[in-house]
Amino acid sequence: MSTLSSAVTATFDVEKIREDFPVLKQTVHGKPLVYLDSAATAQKPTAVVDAIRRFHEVDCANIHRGVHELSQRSTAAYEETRAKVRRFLHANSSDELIFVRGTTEGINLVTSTWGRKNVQAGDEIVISAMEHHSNIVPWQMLCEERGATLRVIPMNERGELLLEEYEKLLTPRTRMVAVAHVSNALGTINPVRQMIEMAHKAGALTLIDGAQATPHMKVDVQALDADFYAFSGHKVFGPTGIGILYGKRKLLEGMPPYQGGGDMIKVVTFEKTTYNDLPYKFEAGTPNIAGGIGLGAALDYVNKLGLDHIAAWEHSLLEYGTERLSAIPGLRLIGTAREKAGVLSFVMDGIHPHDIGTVLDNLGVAVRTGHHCAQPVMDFFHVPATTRASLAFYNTPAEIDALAAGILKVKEIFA
Ligand code: 7TS
Repeated sequence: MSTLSSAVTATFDVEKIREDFPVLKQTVHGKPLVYLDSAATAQKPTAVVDAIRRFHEVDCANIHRGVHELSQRSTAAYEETRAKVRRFLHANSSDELIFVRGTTEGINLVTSTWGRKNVQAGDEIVISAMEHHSNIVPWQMLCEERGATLRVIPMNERGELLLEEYEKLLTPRTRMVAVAHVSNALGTINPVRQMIEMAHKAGALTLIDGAQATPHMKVDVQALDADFYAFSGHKVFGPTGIGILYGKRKLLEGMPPYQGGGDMIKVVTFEKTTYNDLPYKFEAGTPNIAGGIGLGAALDYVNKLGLDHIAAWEHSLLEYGTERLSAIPGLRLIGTAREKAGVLSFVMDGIHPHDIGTVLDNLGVAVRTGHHCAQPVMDFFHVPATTRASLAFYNTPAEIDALAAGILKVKEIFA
């Protein structure tokens, strides 16, 4: 059994960090909880819970409308998050950041506004073979409505996209390339910077699904030159129901509004309505104020740990987990890309993933089993489902050991 490199453990006091996550200190079915499902949703540190509680206990008011003290405070706290997200993604301006419900809504906002305005019959949209359903279905719906065609970048058996094939898919008909930064089912880190450059050369725009990247690595939308970038608050240790769509100002300005209602307007008469400036043009109605404030606290927390330190710790955990799981006879890892983050997906000879998940749950080990909202990935690997252990910075080598021991137990039961 190997241990994590001392250079990594020296800079990362995981036991101290775990103190910030009371939820991790519980037993499940009489066993200490081993939470390995952070790709589905990450746990929230006390700082996030406290920020949401403080909003409700002290500052609760609607935003952008009250002159009274509480409304001023809640507006300031909510807008402060936008400024924090600007720094987190290194966006040029806070005006380029739209609050949405999550990655799914961010992508749907782009397909229903930019897409409806710009995609015509005969146009093509390029996605990849490893997309989450939320980066497939909205594009399919758009293509169906507009008479456009969806093209798919294939991948190899390791779960890496074939860039030569991607190159061939880019034509003057390509309007948009929409790909995941990191795959939720495989953990593959895609070379999005290079892919964006290739798309731009072909005259296409790009949308990057950052749901699984933002919890694990530094993202710089300007260095990537991404046209759109979406992520979910709940996967970066913030609350559910809040997320961000980044878009380049020029593109957002040219797009029609998403939903109509309060806050997204300047002047309304029955004859004509003029829309608000960015980013409010896309934010109709009372938003998830508490969620926005919680997201700000989550980003503060992640920044305090440092994404470089987080990435180094998780990389060591992933290497250790890969080594432990690969040593188990009859276990096949699904997703063995050279560049990976946070995910150990696997199948076992003759044992259904749901049975694996149930036995592991009885041992206190929480993993996800199923198709992970990426059914085409399962089809590609000819499996109905996988068992997926997904990591966050609060996980430990001992938890990987508990997972490996649990899998051996599964083998014993189903032998
Ligand atoms: N894109 C990717 C790559 C994802 O992993 C997910 C959620 C989404 C988009 C959608 O995010 P949402 O916050 O809008 O729902 N992925 C998962 C998962 O892997 N298990 O549960 C949800």
